[in-house]
Amino acid sequence: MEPVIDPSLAELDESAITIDSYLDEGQERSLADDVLDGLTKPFKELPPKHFYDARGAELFDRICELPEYYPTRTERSILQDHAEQLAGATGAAELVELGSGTAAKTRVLLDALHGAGTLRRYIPVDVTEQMVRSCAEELTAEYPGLRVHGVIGDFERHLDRVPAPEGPRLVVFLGGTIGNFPPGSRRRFLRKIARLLGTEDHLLMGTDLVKDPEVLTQAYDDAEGVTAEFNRNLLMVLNRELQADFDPEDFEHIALFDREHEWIEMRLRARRAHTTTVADLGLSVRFEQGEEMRTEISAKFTRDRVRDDLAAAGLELSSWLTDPDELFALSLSRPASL
Ligand code: AVJ
Repeated sequence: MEPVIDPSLAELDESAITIDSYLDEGQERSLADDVLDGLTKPFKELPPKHFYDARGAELFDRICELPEYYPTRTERSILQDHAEQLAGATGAAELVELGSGTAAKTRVLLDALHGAGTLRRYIPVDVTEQMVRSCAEELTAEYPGLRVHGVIGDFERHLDRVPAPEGPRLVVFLGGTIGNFPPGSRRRFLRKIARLLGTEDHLLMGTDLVKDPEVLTQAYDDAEGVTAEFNRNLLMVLNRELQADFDPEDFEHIALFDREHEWIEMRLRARRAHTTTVADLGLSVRFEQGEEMRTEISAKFTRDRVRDDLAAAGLELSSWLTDPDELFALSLSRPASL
């Protein structure tokens, strides 16, 4: 008799979890390059992507619970209110998440897609391998039949590693992280995301909205000082990873709303004139008293701004979901019909 391979059994044999890692020396180089560039500019700046070491991730989780920091809970409530609608509108068989973290908010969507019976695969893209692994284990146990294909990498550099689509796809980019990109690279990044999408696929993106500057600045300068600690922790990352000798206490946390650009800026302001060395880079850096170094921009959006940025990436807004106070928005978009 011919050996018969039942394809459905072959399916079962496959492990539900696949993890591909693209982190290499390249990752450390990216920190070194960013720091070398950023600290030698006439106006010093460090990119926000390096905030999230273990301590930074923990501080960020605490920020998300702060009374002043409304984005996380507001986005979650918008998701809860519209998850079924989103599941219906996308019919997604796979969910690709950029910067998945603990996937806490994503569960709302996974629930809805699982409930609608369309969900087959979850593809988290994140730099933190441990988080992706434990989340993959939990999710495959929670949703029978779900496969998780984790991509460990930097979503700015490794989007082309996202596996080929197997069905209608929903890419999600939550939290308002798109706001970390200045306008030009924001559109460039959206164009890269658009390349992950076929004609029947969708992007769901979270954006914080323009509002009373007082509300905005408090969200980035909380009374408890958690955000200040989060900001200064960046210096600890440089101390550890690049043998720098920053004293975080030499810097004051600043959060301000730039009304012209409509973005929040976080900065670290030197309390005294001093020189720091970054041994791994053979670099010594002078700070004047009061000198400010930019560590993050967090752009705030209007519906028109989101629509125009999406359009520049060849995407067309199909729904705009917001909370009753219009603090935060989720936009669902798809490749524009030609
Ligand atoms: C994770 C980038 C969306 O910009 O609000 C929170 C990061 N920085 N508090 C944001 C952050 C200070 C956050 N994002």
